[in-house]
Amino acid sequence: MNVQTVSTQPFTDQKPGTSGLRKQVQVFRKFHYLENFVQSIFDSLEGYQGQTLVLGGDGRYYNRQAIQTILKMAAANGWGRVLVGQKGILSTPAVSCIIRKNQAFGGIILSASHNPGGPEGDFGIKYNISNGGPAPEKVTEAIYARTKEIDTYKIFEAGDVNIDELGTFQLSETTVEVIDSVTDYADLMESLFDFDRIRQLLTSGNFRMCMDSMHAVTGPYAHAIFEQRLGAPAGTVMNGTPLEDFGDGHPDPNLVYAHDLVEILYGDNAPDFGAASDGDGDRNMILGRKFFVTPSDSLAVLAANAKLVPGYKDGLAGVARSMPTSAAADRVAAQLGIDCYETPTGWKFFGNLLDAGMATLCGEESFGTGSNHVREKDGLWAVLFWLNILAVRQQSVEQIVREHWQTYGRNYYSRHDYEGVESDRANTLMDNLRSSLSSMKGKQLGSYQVEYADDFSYTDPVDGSVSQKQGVRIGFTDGSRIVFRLSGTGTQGATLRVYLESYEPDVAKQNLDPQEALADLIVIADEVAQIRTLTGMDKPTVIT
Ligand code: G16
Repeated sequence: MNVQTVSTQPFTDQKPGTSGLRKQVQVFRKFHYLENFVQSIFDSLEGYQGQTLVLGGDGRYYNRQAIQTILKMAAANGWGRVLVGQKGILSTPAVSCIIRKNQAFGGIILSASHNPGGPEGDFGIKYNISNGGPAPEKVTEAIYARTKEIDTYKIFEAGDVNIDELGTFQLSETTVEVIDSVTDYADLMESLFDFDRIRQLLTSGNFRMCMDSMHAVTGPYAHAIFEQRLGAPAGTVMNGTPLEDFGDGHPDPNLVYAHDLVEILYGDNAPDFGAASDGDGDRNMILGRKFFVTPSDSLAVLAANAKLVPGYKDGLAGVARSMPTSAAADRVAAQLGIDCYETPTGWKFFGNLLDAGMATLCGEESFGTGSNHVREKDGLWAVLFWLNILAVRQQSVEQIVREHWQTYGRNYYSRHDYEGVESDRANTLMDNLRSSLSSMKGKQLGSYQVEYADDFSYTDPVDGSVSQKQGVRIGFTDGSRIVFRLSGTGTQGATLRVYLESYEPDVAKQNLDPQEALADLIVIADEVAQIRTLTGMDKPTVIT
């Protein structure tokens, strides 16, 4: 056997963030950097020898090289079988689906999600466990601990595997199967949604949709599902070829970065429905004609209409949302008589609730929605869910959302991001906020009175694990909220996120621009946290 044991030295910066290890490509290309992290993953697992690993990525720069390295390391470390997506392509939800379908031990996903790619962009690696979901904190902590003491890694010496053609190869004792990236995932979607009805809608001549894959991983999936299986006209999917640099774009499906799609949906002769997904296919943005659906509202609308969709016709066990996500879904859950769970930011926190059958739908303000069909958020799943609802209700996106607000009230919502803040300044801002919390209760801030102020702490109801310091919340007596936290997914400096929310039950007052409706809270947020002074920025870099 040509297994090499290579001496190495630890890196000090391999702590996984909100979703795996994300760094600039130039960091990942440092000698042994990738290998150290992969070996640390393997070293922190028990009992994987002879088992199956799923491997793929979003097609960004460095994906192909990293896959070859990981295949050879998997062989040297005794994995039984590796299922790798053709051309190295697998979306994050597809990896989750394939792990579950094949009862794999785990999976490695190569992606920095919505972060830009290319030689000057970002790269990332995350490990998913046997339920198909992101590794929970106890696993990522063990991986991190191992990165700090690693001194060797193992790699099998062999030529590269041809990952462009479907087929089976042998690397030492390990079988490498190059699998079709799309079929298993598309079959799962077909089992959940009413494809006949969606096909009627898409081929009726009265309905047009536009899907922006942003030159990222969902292109092949979207072509296969919308244009081939569902009969939508060719051209329905735009930017559908995955590119290593995402066509120089920023594959983050929001109003700022998905501007091509936004222009189409807000232009003359706009289609009825628009959607976009991110780098690795787990995020989604939903648009109607000249109408944007906030991710928080999207979760609430899906929950309220779930019984219209075959896969969810028997109802929901519960819903879950991340803490900064608006409380729109809570109102639906209350009406349905089911529980709504509030978790820290990070899809990994939904895993236990889904496994225990306590939640069926989950969502986050960060353009993530999903269900118990896999253990990741799922962009195209959300698009299909909306299409299924539109096909049944025969109303526009805007009509559906406005009726929703009439029934449940409207949660005005916005997130203000301050990107590239110097880390020390961002930490000072958060520390100052934390130290002011104890004196805040009862205070009058503008026309709002503080009902509670805390640093969110979560106790997992399934395994009792506790996650602290998950974001500073200031809640007001009328149900409005401001939340402050630092992003766990950036790669340069710090990103401060400020989440703003207010509740409006009066239909006559539900037509404001959210920035207008939230104007007073925006001023209060700046006063309380001294954002402008401490960040040195006079406005957010991104508003969603
Ligand atoms: C990841 C996580 C999400 C999280 C998002 C933003 O998404 O999986 O759960 O909401 O990051 O996190 P942060 O606010 O810490 O930047 P993705 O799509 O980047 O994997």
